[in-house]
Amino acid sequence: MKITHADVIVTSPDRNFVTLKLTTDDGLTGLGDATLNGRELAVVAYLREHIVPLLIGRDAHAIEDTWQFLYRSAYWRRGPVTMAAIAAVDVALWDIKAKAAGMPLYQLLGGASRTGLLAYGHASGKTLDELFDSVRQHQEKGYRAIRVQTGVPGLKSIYGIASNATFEANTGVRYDHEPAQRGALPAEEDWDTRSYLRHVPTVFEAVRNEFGPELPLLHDGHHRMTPIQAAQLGKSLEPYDLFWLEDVTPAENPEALRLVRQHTTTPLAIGEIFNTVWDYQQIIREQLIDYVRSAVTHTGGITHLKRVLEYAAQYQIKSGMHGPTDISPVGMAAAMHLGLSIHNFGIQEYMQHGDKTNSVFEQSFTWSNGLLHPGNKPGLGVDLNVDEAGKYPYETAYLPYNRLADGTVHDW
Ligand code: EZ4
Ligand code: CO
Repeated sequence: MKITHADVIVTSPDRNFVTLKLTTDDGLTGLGDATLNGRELAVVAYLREHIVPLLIGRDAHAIEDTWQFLYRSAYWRRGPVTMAAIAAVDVALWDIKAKAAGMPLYQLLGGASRTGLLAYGHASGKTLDELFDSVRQHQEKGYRAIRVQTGVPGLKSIYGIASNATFEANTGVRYDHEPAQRGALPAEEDWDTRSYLRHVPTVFEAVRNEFGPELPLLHDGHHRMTPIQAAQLGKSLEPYDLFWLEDVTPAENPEALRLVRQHTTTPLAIGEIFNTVWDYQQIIREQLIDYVRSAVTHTGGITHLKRVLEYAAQYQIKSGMHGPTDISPVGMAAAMHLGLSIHNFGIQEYMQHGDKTNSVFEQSFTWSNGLLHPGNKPGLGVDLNVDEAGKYPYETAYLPYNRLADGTVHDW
């Protein structure tokens, strides 16, 4: 079975998505997500200029060989652009193989290890009242685990808060929370770590008092703290029993997490911006984290993320795959098939896409009792409606960035 066509489809229903569609001489098609938020066209060029020409005529069944060929023959390894492009090819080939086998993909990955995937959504609020409403809305939507992000007194606009007025005005969609904004320049947000560290524990105390001890609560520090600040935060949140505390430090420096670990038993999650097993090697071996945050889309596809998660399993570290709205329905489906099949599944992030996105991507997953399931159609279970996709051309959009009060650029 040979690959005869490879099309890179860019569409912007609600937000930008990049999808690779492979077609074989048997007439089977496979989809892969290659969306890299705010840098989408770099992956488009990488695919169109450098990968598509290599794929035509290749054996569509040779998934491992194609992965190794694309990774090693480039000479220039790793990095988000390369690994998103390889991921798209890998997932599209798994989609094709599963369709050829007449099975949902999770069956080829070893079969279901559970009935469904516990998923968490993003509650947020500038004030406690707004936050409590948002938590309740998420419970009404069926969520049984909830991420809590809060405004900080004195800071106007910060990561994780849903009231993204520009985004809502431009799209009519309220994503809880979509940080990328359409426009020629990135939005500027403000930041003050000391105010944040003082305020966050008071919010978790209030949320625990309101919603009780059972509800799993998560929080994202979004790469903003120094190691000692991260240690302080982990310690101050211990009474509120978090499911995890995410991205406490930028983590380019894995040793930073040793210091955090010495000081807190709050579980740690990291890795949404990592893209290979090499980024994780030390932090898994030294057991510096509890959850792997990588998305299939950004970590070389199912072939490579499965390798990372099998390594993690040896250390009782579990999956916590990234699932914001910038992971397309194709990327989400890949995550669900992988999550259903592995033994060390932890939790799946699930933010829910908007109506336009759902009209472009026809999906077969289910969401009930707080659990996701990828469905039982052969392959990934996602089709791309090319006519609908064509209605929404690419629009420039950037993630925001941070400045401190004195004007210094800070990690976002
Ligand atoms: O900022 O997906 O845990 N989720 C996150 C996300 C990321 C965006 C970046 O594209 O940190 O909201
Ligand atoms: Co995150």
